[in-house]
Amino acid sequence: MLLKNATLVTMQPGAKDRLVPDGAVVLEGERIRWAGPLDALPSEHHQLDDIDLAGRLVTPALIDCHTHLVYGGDRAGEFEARLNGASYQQIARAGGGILSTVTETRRASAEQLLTDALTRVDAMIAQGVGTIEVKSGYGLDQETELKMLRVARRIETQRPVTIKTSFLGAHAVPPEFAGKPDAYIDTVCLPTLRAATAEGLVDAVDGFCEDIAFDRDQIARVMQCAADLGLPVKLHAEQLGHGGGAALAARFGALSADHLEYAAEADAAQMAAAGTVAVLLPGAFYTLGETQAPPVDAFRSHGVAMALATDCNPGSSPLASLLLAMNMGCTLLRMTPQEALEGVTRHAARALGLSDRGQIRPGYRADLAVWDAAHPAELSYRIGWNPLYKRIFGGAL
Ligand code: DI6
Ligand code: FE
Repeated sequence: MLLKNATLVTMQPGAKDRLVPDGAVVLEGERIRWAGPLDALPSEHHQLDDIDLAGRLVTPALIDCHTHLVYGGDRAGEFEARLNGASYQQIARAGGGILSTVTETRRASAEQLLTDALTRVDAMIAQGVGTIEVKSGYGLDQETELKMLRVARRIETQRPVTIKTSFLGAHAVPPEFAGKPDAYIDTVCLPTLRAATAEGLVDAVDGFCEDIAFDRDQIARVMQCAADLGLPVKLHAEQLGHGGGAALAARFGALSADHLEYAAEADAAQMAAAGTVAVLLPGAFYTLGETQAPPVDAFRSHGVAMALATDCNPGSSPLASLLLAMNMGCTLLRMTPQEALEGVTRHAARALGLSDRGQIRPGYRADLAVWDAAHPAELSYRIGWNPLYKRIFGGAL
């Protein structure tokens, strides 16, 4: 298949803002065979069936590299409580927050979890998303963590998307281990990680390094276990305060450190040296009324790649729109529209350890989004507007 009359935004490194007008893309099976200006199209492709895109913008399909979209129940009541003055941490310490979603997720059937998750996945697909990371972490016992991860894997059988799973057993201390986080890590979290890995359910290992969750020593044990199993790591770090998570993530060569509102310049330097991507989550920043923005300038000056994601979850970021996350990345975190688009394509792919997507180039997956827009900045600039014209996943329209 040949796409022609496209305005290509290839997202190749160095291509910067450059658009390829009168562009063409040759799709072969699930891959991109060729991409470039139509007048340079090799003659062997001239006879292909073509689709005329009437000058529309074509980007790589978007990648949401940080979500918690498999969960039971909702937390609208907690939203109200926060508006009445309670903080996210107070609610968590009183047994609400993540733990209230744990109760609902343990109670829910796998079928119900899948049905609910698919409504969120469908909202993402409708905005051109082709790859979604999904975390566990609302089970906190072996049975429910495995249930969540199996549901996450089943999404791929129901919808044309790629799902990458992250094991987040170290998300919160469950009520049955209150005050005993070490015992939880050693007797539940690590054995569950091994069981989930043996079942092929884990693509990466995540944790929540924060006062209200786990300290660095506990997270380091989880990361060491991941390393022993040959799995890459990532980490929720420096979201609510500076706890040293970003440096720890860098020390383990993490794919990404995520949130990072309270990260310091020295963290940026260590992340750059380790090649760890900074995943920024403006939906949580916005929802929690945070005023300290992540150190975007330091990430820029040290050359840390920045990704953007929804953090779709029922508590701190009830957001399914990656386009709105791009807008918030620009408006709230002062990223440029170019950085926002890199953050949901090329750099999001890196945050997931994927080297076959996030750019339009030969050999890469034919996951593309076609937009009714003239310039890529429009994707970040407009609010509450969905310009998706067509989505191509694995070469299929
Ligand atoms: N940080 C987050 O933003 C989510 N998890 C985490 O570690 C929030 C999870 C929740 O509030 O349910
Ligand atoms: Fe998160």
